[in-house]
Amino acid sequence: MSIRPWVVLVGGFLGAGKTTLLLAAVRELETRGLRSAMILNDQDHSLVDSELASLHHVQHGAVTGGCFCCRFSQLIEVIESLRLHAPDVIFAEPVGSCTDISATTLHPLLELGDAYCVAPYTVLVDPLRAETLLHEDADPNLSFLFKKQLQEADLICLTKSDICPTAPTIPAQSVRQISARSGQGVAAWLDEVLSGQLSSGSFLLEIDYEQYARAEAALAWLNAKASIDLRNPASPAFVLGPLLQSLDADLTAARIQTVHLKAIVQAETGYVKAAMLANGQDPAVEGILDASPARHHELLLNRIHPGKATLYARAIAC
Ligand SMILES: Nc1nc2c(ncn2[C@@H]2O[C@H](COP(=O)(O)OP(=O)(O)O)[C@@H](O)[C@H]2O)c(=O)[nH]1
Ligand SMILES: [Mg+2]
Repeated sequence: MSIRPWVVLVGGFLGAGKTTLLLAAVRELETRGLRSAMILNDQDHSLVDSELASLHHVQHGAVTGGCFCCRFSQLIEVIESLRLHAPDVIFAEPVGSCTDISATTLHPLLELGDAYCVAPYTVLVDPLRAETLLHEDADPNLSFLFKKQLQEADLICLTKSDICPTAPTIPAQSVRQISARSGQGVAAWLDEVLSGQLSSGSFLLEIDYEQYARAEAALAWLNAKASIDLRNPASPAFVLGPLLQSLDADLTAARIQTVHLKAIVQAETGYVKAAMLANGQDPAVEGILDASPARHHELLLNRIHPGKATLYARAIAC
């Protein structure tokens, strides 16, 4: 492995499985004796993804307040600060609504010359999301972002093959299927992106920046934190489960669509993380589900929906 770290950008729509894959990739590289780090990205602070990286003991940094494209110098600062830990591979996850990464991030990294080995740009696709967003009735803003992400990928991976074994038709030359949960395809994907055989940044988008700005502005973000003190101790799962259930019911009643909702509840006895990609969906849960009851809990919640943030604030207050 080169002393220059690999920088591996992994994009894809909200909830595609980027963070989950990167955590699995870090574990896989560890078994090969390689050190990794992760860079997360969001419009705001208090990221569930960063907290998850901490809980998995992964060296990480974050670019906040905007995408990698408009925070490129911050991205370089974070890469350089992570290099103090001498990682062989630095994974970077752009925010799920971001596109034009190839031109605005990958190419500028390549132009830095010898500093880094820049891997091909992988875009992850959740098969169920693809079905919805490639449908003719799809929300035009979400569909625009999703299709642009596909167009600029050097490599597309359909995720969650453990629960979605049949692949939808994706307009791309070659598509792999992986599952970070079962491990299917993860090692092969790493071999491919770290082989140096594939070219990086081959597809530059033609993109109408006004339309892109409109599509991104049509999404509202909420990053919330809360401390919860219970009269009767309960496990983190017993705190988060009912909370998500009533939040989902309130939002659905207010006709507010969930695009991605993720939350972590931590207590001294353990943590639980849950995520939903649509209203009424059973949350995907991970962590220590049978942690002992505790009185004090810390909640971190990130949520994205189409529309104005004020609408959301009204629903959560109900
Ligand atoms: N069944 C299954 N679920 C997955 C897999 N990868 C991710 N997920 C779930 O998909 C949701 C979104 O994953 P996340 O990694 O946060 O997506 P991101 O927004 O692209 O970073 C979470 O609930 C994950 O647990 C997978 O391989 N199989
Ligand atoms: Mg993520």
